Amino acid sequence: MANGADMRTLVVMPTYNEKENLPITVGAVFSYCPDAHVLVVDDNSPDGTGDLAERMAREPVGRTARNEPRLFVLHRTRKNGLGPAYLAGFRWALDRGYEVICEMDMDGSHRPQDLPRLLAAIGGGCADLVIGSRRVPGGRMVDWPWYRDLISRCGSWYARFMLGVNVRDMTAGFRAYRAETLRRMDFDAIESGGYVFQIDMTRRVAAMGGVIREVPIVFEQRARGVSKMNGGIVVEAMARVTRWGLRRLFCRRG
Ligand SMILES: Nc1nc2c(ncn2[C@@H]2O[C@H](COP(=O)(O)OP(=O)(O)O)[C@@H](O)[C@H]2O)c(=O)[nH]1
Ligand SMILES: [Mg+2]
Repeated sequence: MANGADMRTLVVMPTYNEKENLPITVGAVFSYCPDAHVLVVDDNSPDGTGDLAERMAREPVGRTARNEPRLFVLHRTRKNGLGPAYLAGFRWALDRGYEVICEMDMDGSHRPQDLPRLLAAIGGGCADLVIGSRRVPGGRMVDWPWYRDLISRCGSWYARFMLGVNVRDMTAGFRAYRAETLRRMDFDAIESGGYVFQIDMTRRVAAMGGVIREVPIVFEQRARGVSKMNGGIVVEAMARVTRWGLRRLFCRRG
């Protein structure tokens, strides 16, 4: 199996009002992984993130050393949550034959310098999904308010308990999938809108018998812009995990 750097890799990055972070994060991704491609999936950000991404795609940063495009933009009409944005990005990637498809936030919380380790782990061929994890030895959160850490910890613990999936960081959004893993999924059946999408994807990979590996990452607080987290996202996560868990426990059809 090729190492991660040899495989055609797309990093899908959903954005909503991330204009200040976009040049810094995308520039850093390309400096650590020059052969990767990046797809920005923008939900018509009022701050003009989508337009800036288009301009960057035409500038040298958006081109390889051989002047081929490596930065792409998918425009969506309105803010519609993380799940639908990622699914649109996954479909785009599968249609174009990428072999490894990553998820990554644009706000700098996911450090670009950790991306090569995720790619090396997925390229090693022993995993169908690699998760950049805050909850395995060596992983941690830096400068996060205590209540966000608590929400994430409780969410992960509750999902693990209800769904019976042995992953420490179920809500993590820094990931690498083998394209085959995504190809085997029925995207039309995925209704998760907010951050519960990550839990949903994890349980689906586990249900397919996929191998999930966690590699430690440092998860930083965003430096610029504001979080899109809200109460509705937490409620959706609680409700869906509870429903999936009860179905698993009592109906045995997950
Ligand atoms: N396209 C799109 N991106 C989103 C949406 N909600 C959040 N994002 C992006 O998803 C990533 C994570 O969101 P963020 O606000 O940082 O969440 P937090 O880290 O949990 O506070 C960022 O790159 C956001 O711009 C959405 O509805 N649509
Ligand atoms: Mg964030």
